[in-house]
Amino acid sequence: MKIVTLVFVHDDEKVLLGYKKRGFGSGRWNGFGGKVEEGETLEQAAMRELQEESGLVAKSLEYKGEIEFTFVDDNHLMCHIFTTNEVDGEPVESEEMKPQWFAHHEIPYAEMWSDDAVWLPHVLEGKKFKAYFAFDTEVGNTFTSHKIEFIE
Ligand code: 8OG
Repeated sequence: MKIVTLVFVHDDEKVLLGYKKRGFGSGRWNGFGGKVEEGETLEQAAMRELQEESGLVAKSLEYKGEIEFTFVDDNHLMCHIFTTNEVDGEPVESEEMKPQWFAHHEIPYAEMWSDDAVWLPHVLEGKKFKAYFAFDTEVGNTFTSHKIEFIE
């Protein structure tokens, strides 16, 4: 199973998303993240990917939960979600991502992975969760089944 991270930089009003220009999930807005490399903790991987893709250095990270994704070809992905509102630097476009701030009420869910509308609003309100989403194609737009459980 592949282990990946995802970081959302946000405050009460806005959230930073990146438009993925290439690779898995390209053509969609998302948080910043990617594969955890051997020898890295989840936090180290999350910080590294945030910096590589957005130019921002997180001064702290809050763990928000995990999502297990399954795809029709038996591919499994475990995604660990973090948030932060403490970053150094200004967002810069990278080869992979074009960063842009969005007001919470203007988050472009129609141009994001379909599961994000289920959990991201709660994450931005500070909730922790565990979820499972099944997709019937590798790059499917719509999930076919899911479970979500909020913690606390
Ligand atoms: O290293 P790579 O760019 O392939 O990592 C994939 C990134 O995409 C990783 O940060 C996790 C993220 N991702 C999925 N599926 C989903 C999803 O359904 N929603 C969101 N928001 N992100 C996802 O792989």
